[in-house]
Amino acid sequence: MRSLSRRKLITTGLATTAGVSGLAAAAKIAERHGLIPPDCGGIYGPGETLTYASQRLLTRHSLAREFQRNQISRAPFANGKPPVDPTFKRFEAGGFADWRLAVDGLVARPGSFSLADLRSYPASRQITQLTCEEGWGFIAEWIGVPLHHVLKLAGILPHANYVVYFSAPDRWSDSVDMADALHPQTLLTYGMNGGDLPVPHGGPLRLRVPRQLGYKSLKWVNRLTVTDSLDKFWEGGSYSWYAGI
Ligand SMILES: Nc1nc2c(c(=O)[nH]1)N[C@H]1C(S)=C(S)[C@@H](COP(=O)(O)O)O[C@H]1N2
Ligand SMILES: [Mo]
Repeated sequence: MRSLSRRKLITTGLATTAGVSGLAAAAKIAERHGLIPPDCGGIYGPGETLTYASQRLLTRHSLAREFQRNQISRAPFANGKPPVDPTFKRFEAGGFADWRLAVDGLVARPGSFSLADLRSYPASRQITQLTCEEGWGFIAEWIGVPLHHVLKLAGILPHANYVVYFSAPDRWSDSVDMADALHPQTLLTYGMNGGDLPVPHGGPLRLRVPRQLGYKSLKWVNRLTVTDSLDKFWEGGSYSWYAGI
């Protein structure tokens, strides 16, 4: 109750301040409560901060919508081209038997997991929609292990604030805060619609973040880094860091 009314107070404060005296003032309130996204600078910074701070206060525990089996899209669209990276091609030729997910940074037990390791943990499935920022999307069943399960095995240290995740094959990376990293619907997926996750959709391993836009669901994930700051990891760019839907 106490934390709820505190949350309500901060959120109301943020919204009122944003309305009355501008986004920059609201951003100051957010800062006092540690609710600052890494893209808080620049012209869009105060807006990004207001979005992130209010979403975090209001929807930290909310669930992404789940669908019925008969709503699964018949012909899901795979965006872009599968990796041409020679190392990836070698893993693929070997049925990804040698694929590993490395976990490092602020964890008590850095190490790595094979796909067989990940498949041996309790599986979670969800029928959710992947929505691209360009407007298209599809509904699929995703099968995998909750990210929180793997993070707990690695032993996240108390000062962890973010999980950065990397795709070596196409040199992409992104990050989420601990609210999304530990969220029950955030999955390291190895299966889709009953089969193995197809390579064009991110196989053998994809981080599914169903509470955010499609670009946060990184394909071909092979490394996680737990960190207290994104200073060394967030390069900016045209996308918002927080893409809650
Ligand atoms: N590694 C990697 N992950 C990625 C991308 C990418 O180019 N590389 N594109 C993102 C974008 S913009 C979207 S909308 C979705 C598309 O998922 P799909 O290919 O399964 O349709 O993947 C996201 N994950
Ligand atoms: Mo996208």
